[in-house]
Amino acid sequence: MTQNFSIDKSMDILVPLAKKECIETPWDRYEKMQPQCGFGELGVCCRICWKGPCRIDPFGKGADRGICGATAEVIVARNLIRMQAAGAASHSEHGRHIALAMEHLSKHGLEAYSIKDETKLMAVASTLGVETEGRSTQEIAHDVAQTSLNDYMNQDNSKGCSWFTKTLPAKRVQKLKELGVMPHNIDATISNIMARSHVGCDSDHVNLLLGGIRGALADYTGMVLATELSDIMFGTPQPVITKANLGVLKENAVNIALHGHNPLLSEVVCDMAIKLNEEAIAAGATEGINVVGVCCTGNEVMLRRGIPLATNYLSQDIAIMTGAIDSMVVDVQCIMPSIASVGACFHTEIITTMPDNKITGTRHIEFSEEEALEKATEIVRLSIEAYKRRDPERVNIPQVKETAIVGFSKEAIVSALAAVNPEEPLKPLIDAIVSGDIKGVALFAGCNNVRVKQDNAYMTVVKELLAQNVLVLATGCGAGAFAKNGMMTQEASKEFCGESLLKILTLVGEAAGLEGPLPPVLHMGSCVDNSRAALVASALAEALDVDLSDLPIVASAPELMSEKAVAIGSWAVALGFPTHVGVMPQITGAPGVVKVLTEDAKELFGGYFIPEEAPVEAANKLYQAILEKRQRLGI
Ligand code: NFS
Ligand code: SF4
Repeated sequence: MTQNFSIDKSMDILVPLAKKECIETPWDRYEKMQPQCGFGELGVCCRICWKGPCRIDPFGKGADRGICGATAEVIVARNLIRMQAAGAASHSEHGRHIALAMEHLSKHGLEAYSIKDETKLMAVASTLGVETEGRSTQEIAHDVAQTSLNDYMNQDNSKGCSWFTKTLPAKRVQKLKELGVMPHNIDATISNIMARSHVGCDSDHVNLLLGGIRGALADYTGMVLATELSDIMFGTPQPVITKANLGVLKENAVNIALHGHNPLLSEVVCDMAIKLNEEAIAAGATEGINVVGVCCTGNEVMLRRGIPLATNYLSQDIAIMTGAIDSMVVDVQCIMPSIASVGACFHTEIITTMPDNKITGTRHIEFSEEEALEKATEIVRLSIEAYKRRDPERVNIPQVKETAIVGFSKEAIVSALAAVNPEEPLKPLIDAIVSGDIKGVALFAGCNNVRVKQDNAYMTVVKELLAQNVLVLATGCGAGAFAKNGMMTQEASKEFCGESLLKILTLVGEAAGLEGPLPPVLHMGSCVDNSRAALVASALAEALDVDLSDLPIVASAPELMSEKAVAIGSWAVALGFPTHVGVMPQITGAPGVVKVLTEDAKELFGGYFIPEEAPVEAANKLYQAILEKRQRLGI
């Protein structure tokens, strides 16, 4: 039965169990939702004002305009750019939170936090043009935080956001500026999208879509600053070996699942879990405290600390069915409210922590940077208490886990390459791309979606591309899918990579002391860490003195669902990367919008959307896009 839903082997055990216990899964709720609204699927339903809802008849027999006169093109474009704005808002709230914490840390100190990576602080300061000579770490961190916060405050729209203009190649920045899509202020850009899509405003779909692209580039700006400042405060990821899938839960430990996105919370809980380990043992948990990750917080702590990943988006509530999760601690984003009801069927404490992200029926422990240690202590102690209530009879941990070598930040990739060529670290990669040993690079990102069999589209597309010698990077729940399904091991490189790709991965892996190849999929981190891939691409473009859009780089989101993923896909297109989406976007009721995003975008940006639900076909299209880029480059 489960085969239709997911290829994750843990689900074969837990979904039938859920059925037996009459606990609903996302797939049950999906089934109850059928048939889903056809107008919504096409994007032609408008609820922007209370004269509506208005909907356009896709068959051309009924209404062809809303009551105000808005066409399908306008309705679809407005709906889409509001999604991009929401995605940008989510990532940049995350970024703002970290920038504020860093500012606070540099001014007054914060007991739970420190500058863990001074080298990165110096590198970022130099990127941003912050003076470092003769100044203290605190002073530099303060100015880096201030410069970041200024990206939310600048009112001069001829001046782009610092993180945007200083991390992307000058050629691309210039191009985007000329197209009028350079963000000057993250908040203002998001606000502009909301304003221009109000009833009776921008009614030109092309103009609306360009506004949305500017929002997506503000999304990039918020993400890159979130990632880079997190590295400064919590350390830049380096390769680490860990495990993934629900078999990482331990029967004889207090299992704390960290879920959400922002490392400000999860890092401190990890610290306190180490400190309070003895209390867990005293409570009878012979293996102490076992922290595991879910979704992107899972990726954050996995890369920085080697904490094992329990699961990705779609199986977050089913993970509780193991009966072995004593607490699930969440902050923001991608948290299914259903964890409350599944948690209530078990002893599991569901703990929300953010003032603007509560879930009815769960415990709320409000987290703040100032009181981080106290709050994390309270959370860990509650988890130990919950463990004491655990019913051993109901524990059902699927013995499914895979080894995963993760932690490929840009810095980690460059240092692995430097083992081959210390003077010019990027040269081995560039040479391999030029010679065709590596045909191109594909970045896999995004979520899970009930519309696609869980993890299956990722696995199918990736295997096709690896066989064609495409280098693969991954983030977010996509990376989670690969980790759970064994695509981050050295054996997987031997099994799935084409000959010349394997040769390069082995050359670099051995030079870096791994005694074998790098894994076939390089895990770069959480969804905000897609910015790491943009930074690698920018470094390549600058080394070759070309624009980003000239490079044989593609992106793929085979199982996306969130507004954040829509924003990421859109900036990938704006940076020049052909970008596959494996779920039909809710825009197809407006042929003009579809044309702009899948065809005209190619002329404007060099990147464009490739909507394709069939995974093998999608891989073919991505590979063709890579070949086309190579041909244009003359390689
Ligand atoms: Ni990205 Fe991460 Fe996962 Fe999708 Fe959600 S957790 S930020 S949006 S579902 S990858
Ligand atoms: Fe209808 Fe126009 Fe109002 Fe939308 S904005 S609900 S199309 S009247």
